[in-house]
Amino acid sequence: MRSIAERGAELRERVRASDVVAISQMISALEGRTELGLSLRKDLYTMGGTAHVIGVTGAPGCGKSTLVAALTKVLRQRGLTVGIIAVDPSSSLTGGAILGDRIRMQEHTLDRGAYMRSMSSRGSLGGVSRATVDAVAVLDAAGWDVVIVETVGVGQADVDIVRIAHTTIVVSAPGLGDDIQAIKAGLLEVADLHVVNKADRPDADKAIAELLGMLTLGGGFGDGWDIPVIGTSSVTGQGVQELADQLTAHRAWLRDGGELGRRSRAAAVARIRALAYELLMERLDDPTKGDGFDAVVDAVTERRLDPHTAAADLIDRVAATT
Ligand SMILES: Nc1nc2c(ncn2[C@@H]2O[C@H](COP(=O)(O)OP(=O)(O)OP(=O)(O)O)[C@@H](O)[C@H]2O)c(=O)[nH]1
Ligand SMILES: [Mg+2]
Repeated sequence: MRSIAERGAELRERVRASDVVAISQMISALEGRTELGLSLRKDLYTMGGTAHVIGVTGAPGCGKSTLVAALTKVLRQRGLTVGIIAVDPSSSLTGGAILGDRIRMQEHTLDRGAYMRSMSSRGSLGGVSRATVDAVAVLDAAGWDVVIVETVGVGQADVDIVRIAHTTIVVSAPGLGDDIQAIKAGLLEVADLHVVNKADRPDADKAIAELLGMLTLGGGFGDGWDIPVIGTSSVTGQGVQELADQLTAHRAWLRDGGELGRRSRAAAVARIRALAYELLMERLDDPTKGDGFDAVVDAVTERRLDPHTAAADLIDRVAATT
Protein backbone atom coordinates (compact mmCIF):
# COMPACT_ATOMS: atom_id res chain seq x y z
CA MET A 1 0.00 0.00 0.00
CA ARG A 2 1.51 3.33 -1.01
CA SER A 3 1.53 6.20 1.43
CA ILE A 4 -0.76 9.20 1.21
CA ALA A 5 2.26 11.34 0.36
CA GLU A 6 3.22 9.09 -2.55
CA ARG A 7 -0.31 8.97 -3.89
CA GLY A 8 -0.60 12.74 -3.52
CA ALA A 9 2.66 13.35 -5.38
CA GLU A 10 1.59 11.08 -8.24
CA LEU A 11 -1.83 12.72 -8.47
CA ARG A 12 -0.27 16.18 -8.53
CA GLU A 13 2.02 15.21 -11.40
CA ARG A 14 -0.86 13.78 -13.39
CA VAL A 15 -2.96 16.90 -12.76
CA ARG A 16 -0.05 19.07 -13.85
CA ALA A 17 0.01 17.01 -17.07
CA SER A 18 -3.73 17.87 -17.56
CA ASP A 19 -4.90 14.28 -17.08
CA VAL A 20 -8.70 14.56 -16.79
CA VAL A 21 -9.07 11.37 -14.78
CA ALA A 22 -6.59 12.72 -12.24
CA ILE A 23 -8.42 16.07 -12.22
CA SER A 24 -11.69 14.30 -11.35
CA GLN A 25 -9.98 12.23 -8.66
CA MET A 26 -8.39 15.26 -7.09
CA ILE A 27 -11.64 17.25 -7.06
CA SER A 28 -13.41 14.28 -5.44
CA ALA A 29 -10.68 13.89 -2.83
CA LEU A 30 -10.91 17.58 -1.93
CA GLU A 31 -14.71 17.57 -1.93
CA GLY A 32 -14.89 14.47 0.26
CA ARG A 33 -12.18 15.86 2.55
CA THR A 34 -10.40 12.54 2.52
CA GLU A 35 -6.96 12.22 4.04
CA LEU A 36 -5.54 12.41 0.54
CA GLY A 37 -7.62 15.51 -0.21
CA LEU A 38 -6.52 17.29 2.93
CA SER A 39 -2.88 16.51 2.16
CA LEU A 40 -3.20 18.06 -1.31
CA ARG A 41 -4.73 21.37 -0.35
CA LYS A 42 -1.65 23.37 0.46
CA ASP A 43 0.44 22.45 -2.57
CA LEU A 44 -2.47 22.93 -4.89
CA TYR A 45 -2.67 26.63 -4.28
CA THR A 46 0.88 27.35 -5.33
CA MET A 47 0.48 25.30 -8.52
CA GLY A 48 -2.09 27.58 -10.15
CA GLY A 49 -2.63 31.21 -11.00
CA THR A 50 -2.81 31.30 -14.78
CA ALA A 51 -6.46 30.50 -15.58
CA HIS A 52 -9.03 33.15 -16.45
CA VAL A 53 -11.76 32.40 -13.93
CA ILE A 54 -15.21 33.43 -15.15
CA GLY A 55 -18.33 33.40 -12.98
CA VAL A 56 -21.67 33.02 -14.76
CA THR A 57 -24.67 33.78 -12.62
CA GLY A 58 -28.30 34.71 -13.09
CA ALA A 59 -31.84 33.65 -12.37
CA PRO A 60 -32.88 30.01 -12.76
CA GLY A 61 -33.82 29.14 -16.30
CA CYS A 62 -32.37 32.20 -17.99
CA GLY A 63 -30.19 29.94 -20.10
CA LYS A 64 -26.83 29.97 -18.30
CA SER A 65 -25.94 26.36 -19.04
CA THR A 66 -26.95 26.61 -22.68
CA LEU A 67 -24.95 29.80 -23.02
CA VAL A 68 -21.90 28.29 -21.32
CA ALA A 69 -22.03 25.37 -23.78
CA ALA A 70 -22.23 27.80 -26.73
CA LEU A 71 -19.43 29.94 -25.31
CA THR A 72 -17.29 26.87 -24.71
CA LYS A 73 -17.63 25.95 -28.36
CA VAL A 74 -16.40 29.38 -29.44
CA LEU A 75 -13.53 29.40 -26.94
CA ARG A 76 -12.47 25.91 -28.06
CA GLN A 77 -12.48 27.12 -31.68
CA ARG A 78 -10.13 29.85 -30.53
CA GLY A 79 -7.80 27.19 -29.18
CA LEU A 80 -8.49 27.70 -25.49
CA THR A 81 -9.05 24.87 -23.04
CA VAL A 82 -12.22 25.29 -20.97
CA GLY A 83 -13.18 23.84 -17.61
CA ILE A 84 -16.77 24.19 -16.40
CA ILE A 85 -18.05 23.83 -12.87
CA ALA A 86 -21.84 23.91 -12.47
CA VAL A 87 -22.71 24.68 -8.87
CA ASP A 88 -25.85 23.21 -7.43
CA PRO A 89 -27.77 22.57 -10.64
CA SER A 90 -30.12 20.46 -8.48
CA SER A 91 -31.68 23.58 -6.99
CA SER A 92 -33.02 24.43 -10.42
CA LEU A 93 -36.66 25.31 -10.85
CA THR A 94 -36.60 23.83 -14.30
CA GLY A 95 -35.75 20.37 -12.97
CA GLY A 96 -33.63 17.74 -14.57
CA ALA A 97 -31.02 20.39 -15.14
CA ILE A 98 -28.05 18.13 -14.58
CA LEU A 99 -29.27 15.78 -17.23
CA GLY A 100 -29.90 18.75 -19.51
CA ASP A 101 -26.43 20.08 -18.82
CA ARG A 102 -24.92 16.69 -19.62
CA ILE A 103 -26.78 16.49 -22.89
CA ARG A 104 -25.78 20.01 -23.85
CA MET A 105 -22.19 19.30 -22.96
CA GLN A 106 -22.16 16.00 -24.81
CA GLU A 107 -20.53 17.45 -27.89
CA HIS A 108 -17.66 18.50 -25.65
CA THR A 109 -17.23 15.24 -23.79
CA LEU A 110 -15.00 13.66 -26.38
CA ASP A 111 -12.92 16.82 -26.45
CA ARG A 112 -10.01 16.61 -24.04
CA GLY A 113 -9.77 20.39 -23.90
CA ALA A 114 -13.18 20.73 -22.27
CA TYR A 115 -13.97 19.46 -18.80
CA MET A 116 -17.26 19.63 -16.96
CA ARG A 117 -18.13 18.94 -13.35
CA SER A 118 -21.33 19.44 -11.33
CA MET A 119 -21.28 20.20 -7.62
CA SER A 120 -24.23 20.03 -5.30
CA SER A 121 -24.67 21.91 -2.05
CA ARG A 122 -27.21 19.40 -0.78
CA GLY A 123 -26.29 18.26 2.68
CA SER A 124 -23.25 20.46 3.00
CA LEU A 125 -23.53 23.60 5.03
CA GLY A 126 -21.50 26.21 3.24
CA GLY A 127 -19.38 23.42 1.83
CA VAL A 128 -20.26 24.09 -1.76
CA SER A 129 -18.28 27.31 -1.84
CA ARG A 130 -15.16 25.68 -0.54
CA ALA A 131 -15.51 22.66 -2.81
CA THR A 132 -16.02 24.97 -5.79
CA VAL A 133 -13.03 27.12 -4.97
CA ASP A 134 -10.97 23.92 -4.67
CA ALA A 135 -12.25 22.62 -8.00
CA VAL A 136 -11.29 25.90 -9.67
CA ALA A 137 -7.84 25.58 -8.13
CA VAL A 138 -7.46 22.05 -9.53
CA LEU A 139 -8.36 23.12 -13.08
CA ASP A 140 -6.10 26.14 -12.75
CA ALA A 141 -3.25 23.91 -11.56
CA ALA A 142 -3.91 21.61 -14.51
CA GLY A 143 -3.20 24.51 -16.84
CA TRP A 144 -6.71 25.10 -18.12
CA ASP A 145 -6.93 28.46 -19.91
CA VAL A 146 -10.48 29.31 -18.89
CA VAL A 147 -12.48 28.07 -15.91
CA ILE A 148 -16.18 28.89 -15.95
CA VAL A 149 -18.25 28.56 -12.79
CA GLU A 150 -22.03 28.56 -13.22
CA THR A 151 -24.12 29.39 -10.14
CA VAL A 152 -27.84 29.98 -9.80
CA GLY A 153 -27.73 33.60 -8.66
CA VAL A 154 -29.51 33.41 -5.35
CA GLY A 155 -27.23 32.16 -2.61
CA GLN A 156 -24.02 32.49 -0.66
CA ALA A 157 -22.22 30.39 -3.24
CA ASP A 158 -22.68 33.21 -5.74
CA VAL A 159 -21.15 35.78 -3.47
CA ASP A 160 -18.18 33.51 -2.85
CA ILE A 161 -17.76 32.73 -6.53
CA VAL A 162 -17.87 36.39 -7.45
CA ARG A 163 -14.99 36.91 -5.05
CA ILE A 164 -12.76 34.39 -6.79
CA ALA A 165 -13.85 35.09 -10.37
CA HIS A 166 -11.79 37.51 -12.43
CA THR A 167 -14.77 38.26 -14.61
CA THR A 168 -18.42 37.94 -13.60
CA ILE A 169 -21.13 37.58 -16.23
CA VAL A 170 -24.68 38.26 -15.05
CA VAL A 171 -27.19 36.59 -17.34
CA SER A 172 -30.81 37.61 -17.63
CA ALA A 173 -33.54 36.82 -20.09
CA PRO A 174 -36.71 38.52 -21.26
CA GLY A 175 -40.03 37.67 -19.68
CA LEU A 176 -38.97 35.96 -16.49
CA GLY A 177 -41.22 38.02 -14.19
CA ASP A 178 -40.84 40.29 -11.17
CA ASP A 179 -38.98 37.93 -8.82
CA ILE A 180 -36.35 37.67 -11.42
CA GLN A 181 -36.10 41.43 -11.67
CA ALA A 182 -35.29 41.51 -7.96
CA ILE A 183 -32.55 38.93 -8.35
CA LYS A 184 -31.20 40.87 -11.27
CA ALA A 185 -31.12 44.06 -9.21
CA GLY A 186 -29.24 42.24 -6.45
CA LEU A 187 -26.68 41.03 -8.93
CA LEU A 188 -26.39 44.29 -10.82
CA GLU A 189 -23.34 45.57 -9.04
CA VAL A 190 -21.30 42.40 -9.33
CA ALA A 191 -21.50 42.28 -13.13
CA ASP A 192 -18.46 42.95 -15.28
CA LEU A 193 -20.51 41.94 -18.29
CA HIS A 194 -24.26 41.73 -18.74
CA VAL A 195 -25.79 39.21 -21.03
CA VAL A 196 -29.43 39.29 -22.03
CA ASN A 197 -29.90 35.78 -23.28
CA LYS A 198 -32.73 34.44 -25.47
CA ALA A 199 -32.25 37.45 -27.72
CA ASP A 200 -34.14 35.50 -30.38
CA ARG A 201 -37.33 36.29 -28.46
CA PRO A 202 -39.40 39.29 -29.55
CA ASP A 203 -39.32 40.95 -26.10
CA ALA A 204 -35.51 40.87 -25.90
CA ASP A 205 -35.01 44.48 -27.06
CA LYS A 206 -37.24 45.70 -24.24
CA ALA A 207 -35.24 43.68 -21.70
CA ILE A 208 -31.98 45.11 -23.01
CA ALA A 209 -33.38 48.66 -22.85
CA GLU A 210 -34.56 48.08 -19.26
CA LEU A 211 -31.21 46.79 -18.20
CA LEU A 212 -29.40 49.72 -19.81
CA GLY A 213 -31.80 51.96 -17.90
CA MET A 214 -31.01 50.27 -14.60
CA LEU A 215 -27.28 50.56 -15.27
CA THR A 216 -27.57 54.27 -16.01
CA LEU A 217 -29.59 54.82 -12.82
CA GLY A 218 -26.92 52.96 -10.89
CA GLY A 219 -24.49 55.71 -11.84
CA GLY A 220 -21.30 55.57 -13.85
CA PHE A 221 -18.64 53.13 -12.83
CA GLY A 222 -15.85 55.41 -13.90
CA ASP A 223 -13.00 52.96 -13.43
CA GLY A 224 -12.18 52.58 -17.08
CA TRP A 225 -14.32 49.57 -17.85
CA ASP A 226 -17.67 50.21 -19.49
CA ILE A 227 -19.89 47.30 -18.60
CA PRO A 228 -21.17 45.93 -21.89
CA VAL A 229 -24.70 44.63 -22.33
CA ILE A 230 -24.68 41.84 -24.88
CA GLY A 231 -27.73 40.20 -26.39
CA THR A 232 -27.09 36.51 -27.01
CA SER A 233 -29.03 33.58 -28.32
CA SER A 234 -28.00 30.01 -27.96
CA VAL A 235 -30.54 29.20 -30.65
CA THR A 236 -29.15 31.45 -33.40
CA GLY A 237 -25.64 31.85 -31.99
CA GLN A 238 -26.06 35.63 -31.97
CA GLY A 239 -23.72 37.52 -29.65
CA VAL A 240 -21.62 34.57 -28.52
CA GLN A 241 -18.52 35.65 -30.50
CA GLU A 242 -18.92 39.16 -29.10
CA LEU A 243 -19.17 37.72 -25.59
CA ALA A 244 -15.91 35.84 -26.13
CA ASP A 245 -14.28 39.07 -27.42
CA GLN A 246 -15.49 41.02 -24.40
CA LEU A 247 -14.14 38.39 -22.03
CA THR A 248 -10.72 38.76 -23.62
CA ALA A 249 -11.02 42.54 -23.43
CA HIS A 250 -11.99 42.42 -19.77
CA ARG A 251 -9.08 40.19 -18.95
CA ALA A 252 -6.68 42.57 -20.69
CA TRP A 253 -8.20 45.51 -18.82
CA LEU A 254 -7.82 43.69 -15.51
CA ARG A 255 -4.19 43.00 -16.19
CA ASP A 256 -3.22 46.37 -17.64
CA GLY A 257 -5.11 48.59 -15.24
CA GLY A 258 -3.91 47.04 -11.98
CA GLU A 259 -7.38 45.78 -11.14
CA LEU A 260 -6.21 42.18 -11.29
CA GLY A 261 -3.87 42.78 -8.37
CA ARG A 262 -6.65 44.44 -6.37
CA ARG A 263 -9.10 41.62 -7.04
CA SER A 264 -6.54 38.94 -6.27
CA ARG A 265 -5.82 40.64 -2.99
CA ALA A 266 -9.51 40.92 -2.11
CA ALA A 267 -9.93 37.24 -3.02
CA ALA A 268 -7.01 36.30 -0.78
CA VAL A 269 -8.54 38.22 2.15
CA ALA A 270 -11.93 36.57 1.61
CA ARG A 271 -10.36 33.14 1.35
CA ILE A 272 -8.23 33.50 4.46
CA ARG A 273 -11.20 34.75 6.46
CA ALA A 274 -13.49 31.98 5.23
CA LEU A 275 -10.95 29.30 6.05
CA ALA A 276 -10.15 30.81 9.45
CA TYR A 277 -13.85 30.90 10.24
CA GLU A 278 -14.24 27.29 9.16
CA LEU A 279 -11.24 26.24 11.24
CA LEU A 280 -12.57 28.07 14.26
CA MET A 281 -15.98 26.43 13.91
CA GLU A 282 -14.33 23.01 13.73
CA ARG A 283 -12.22 23.66 16.80
CA LEU A 284 -15.07 25.21 18.75
CA ASP A 285 -16.97 22.04 18.23
CA ASP A 286 -14.40 20.06 20.25
CA PRO A 287 -14.61 21.83 23.62
CA THR A 288 -18.40 21.97 23.37
CA LYS A 289 -18.36 18.17 23.60
CA GLY A 290 -16.25 18.09 26.79
CA ASP A 291 -17.53 17.87 30.38
CA GLY A 292 -16.24 21.31 31.27
CA PHE A 293 -18.51 22.82 28.70
CA ASP A 294 -21.65 21.34 30.28
CA ALA A 295 -20.88 23.24 33.48
CA VAL A 296 -20.55 26.46 31.48
CA VAL A 297 -23.91 25.80 29.80
CA ASP A 298 -25.46 25.18 33.25
CA ALA A 299 -24.06 28.46 34.52
CA VAL A 300 -25.43 30.39 31.52
CA THR A 301 -28.80 28.63 31.73
CA GLU A 302 -29.08 29.54 35.42
CA ARG A 303 -27.88 33.07 34.69
CA ARG A 304 -24.85 32.77 36.92
CA LEU A 305 -22.71 33.49 33.87
CA ASP A 306 -23.47 35.64 30.86
CA PRO A 307 -23.16 34.08 27.38
CA HIS A 308 -20.78 36.85 26.20
CA THR A 309 -18.15 35.89 28.76
CA ALA A 310 -18.75 32.20 28.09
CA ALA A 311 -18.24 32.72 24.34
CA ALA A 312 -15.09 34.77 24.84
CA ASP A 313 -13.71 32.08 27.20
CA LEU A 314 -14.48 29.39 24.64
CA ILE A 315 -12.50 31.27 21.98
CA ASP A 316 -9.61 31.78 24.41
CA ARG A 317 -9.56 28.07 25.17
CA VAL A 318 -9.46 27.19 21.48
CA ALA A 319 -6.64 29.67 20.89
CA ALA A 320 -4.69 28.25 23.84
CA THR A 321 -4.81 24.73 22.40
CA THR A 322 -3.64 25.73 18.92
N1 LIG B 1 -35.40 30.80 -27.02
C1 LIG B 1 -34.29 30.52 -26.35
N2 LIG B 1 -34.32 29.60 -25.39
C2 LIG B 1 -33.16 29.35 -24.70
C3 LIG B 1 -31.96 30.03 -24.99
N3 LIG B 1 -31.01 29.60 -24.14
C4 LIG B 1 -31.60 28.67 -23.37
N4 LIG B 1 -32.90 28.51 -23.70
C5 LIG B 1 -33.86 27.60 -23.07
O1 LIG B 1 -34.08 28.01 -21.72
C6 LIG B 1 -34.24 26.88 -20.87
C7 LIG B 1 -33.30 26.97 -19.70
O2 LIG B 1 -31.98 26.86 -20.16
P1 LIG B 1 -30.77 26.48 -19.21
O3 LIG B 1 -29.52 26.66 -20.01
O4 LIG B 1 -30.99 25.18 -18.54
O5 LIG B 1 -30.88 27.63 -18.14
P2 LIG B 1 -30.05 27.81 -16.79
O6 LIG B 1 -30.00 29.26 -16.55
O7 LIG B 1 -28.78 27.06 -16.88
O8 LIG B 1 -31.01 27.12 -15.77
P3 LIG B 1 -30.65 26.62 -14.29
O9 LIG B 1 -29.28 26.04 -14.30
O10 LIG B 1 -31.72 25.63 -14.05
O11 LIG B 1 -30.78 27.84 -13.44
C8 LIG B 1 -34.02 25.65 -21.72
O12 LIG B 1 -35.27 25.13 -22.10
C9 LIG B 1 -33.27 26.21 -22.94
O13 LIG B 1 -33.50 25.44 -24.08
C10 LIG B 1 -31.96 31.00 -26.05
O14 LIG B 1 -30.98 31.66 -26.37
N5 LIG B 1 -33.16 31.21 -26.68
MG1 LIG C 1 -27.93 25.59 -15.56
